[in-house]
Amino acid sequence: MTRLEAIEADITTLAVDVIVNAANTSLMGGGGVDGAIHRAGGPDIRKDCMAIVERDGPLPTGRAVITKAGKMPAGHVVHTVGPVWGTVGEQEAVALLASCYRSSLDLARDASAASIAFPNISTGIYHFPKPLAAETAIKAVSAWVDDDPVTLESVTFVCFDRENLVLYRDLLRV
Ligand code: AR6
Repeated sequence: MTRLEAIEADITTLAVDVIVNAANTSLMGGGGVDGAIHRAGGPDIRKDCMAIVERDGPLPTGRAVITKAGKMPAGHVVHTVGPVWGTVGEQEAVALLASCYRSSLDLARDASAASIAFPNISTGIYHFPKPLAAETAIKAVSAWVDDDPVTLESVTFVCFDRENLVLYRDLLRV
């Protein structure tokens, strides 16, 4: 059985097999958690990202790729691109966000990961409403682990603010 939990933390400090980055399509870093991950991990991550973009082009919204974690304690980084709130309809935004979580979990499984930590994708600079994002994330992850309850021991939702932590803890309790 996979354990789902929510904690308040800086995702760059976690010694899990995979941490997920809320990146943009260029994969060249940015602000928010993306900036923190590139700073903490060092140049190895950017090097891997550049090779991916040179090979495959920009990463479409809802998709994910995997790189090394550089100097961070995590094993790998999965980079995924969440939807920018307001640029597509609500249903499509929810579908794209759910796809970020599913694609990331698929890559974690391919990398034989037992533990993965997610930030609250799209809820910062991309302005996705936090309650809808939390509901979408938990639904997508729960459905994935229901299909495959053996691969992952733990999925951690890493909240960087109290509002998200309360939302996730409430939703995970029921
Ligand atoms: N650890 C965990 N969560 C964090 C951290 C951290 N160190 N830092 C921020 N967060 P955001 P987005 C939370 O804006 O909305 C970048 O420029 C933050 O509080 O990082 O998907 C990219 O390059 C929020 O809850 O990502 C893209 O251009 C969550 O992480 C764009 O921002 C996501 O906020 C992506 O925007």
